[in-house]
Amino acid sequence: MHTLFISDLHLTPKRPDITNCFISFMREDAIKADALYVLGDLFDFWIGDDDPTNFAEQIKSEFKTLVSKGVPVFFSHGNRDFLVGKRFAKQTGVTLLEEEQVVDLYGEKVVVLHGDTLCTEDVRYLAFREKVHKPWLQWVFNRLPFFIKTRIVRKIQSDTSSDKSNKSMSIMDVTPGEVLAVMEKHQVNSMIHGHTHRPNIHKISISGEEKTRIVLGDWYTQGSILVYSDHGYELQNKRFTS
Ligand code: LP5
Ligand code: MN
Repeated sequence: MHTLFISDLHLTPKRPDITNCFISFMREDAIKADALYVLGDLFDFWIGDDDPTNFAEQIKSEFKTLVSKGVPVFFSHGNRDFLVGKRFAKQTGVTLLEEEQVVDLYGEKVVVLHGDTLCTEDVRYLAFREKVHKPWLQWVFNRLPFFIKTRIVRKIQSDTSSDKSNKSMSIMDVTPGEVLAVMEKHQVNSMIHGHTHRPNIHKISISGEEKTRIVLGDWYTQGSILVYSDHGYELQNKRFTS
């Protein structure tokens, strides 16, 4: 009995090594799990559910096959795939989660989220996020032709990445007070998130209680998987084969 968590794969046709590792993971590992949670940034960037490429089809078909074989898949949006929408969910069978979602893992209530919203000192990012999350702006954007959207995204990516290069590592990590506030809001003692690319299991002792924050790793040089079972949890790596 175990559930798997992954995030921050940043899948792109430019990185077949990551894609191959993901496909092996889906066929060899995820198929044996009770459920799979993808906590955002599955894609390097998801421009829209109208993506016509073979690459998008290939990834969607892996999810569709897994779900059709009886493994439920849950998806939280990341800052790179916040435009994954209802059409993607319908085509794959994946269930889209709330921004902060409480899940029951073998009797333990755990809040799961991408993690970008925990970085409250990154005020320029949060201001940017608020803009691109405006429903009316997404409504308009989603109706543009795919090639126009691609151009807009490339331009904004270049503007944001030059801004990011001026930020300190500490600004881009979670704010401890925000972590506790989110756990408190949902009345849980455990949290699982990605985004920071700093895989770890943090134990926090506060007012005589122990809280746990599990951070998932990225897939830049290997697969990174959290195996959460009825008798414990472990962060594991999966080697790239090519
Ligand atoms: O993922 P990572 O670690 O590289 O960086 C993130 C934050 N960066 C981003 C940038 C996005 O991935 C780029 C997205 C392009 C989106 C196009 C959308 C098309 C319009 C859609 C309309 C519905 O997420 C980075 C964080 C970092 O995580 C760590 O937490 O710091 O944040 C930034 O670098 C953001 C900059 O600080 C913001 C700079 C603003 C530049 C002006 C852009 C114009 C805004 C136009 C809005 C429509
Ligand atoms: Mn992210």
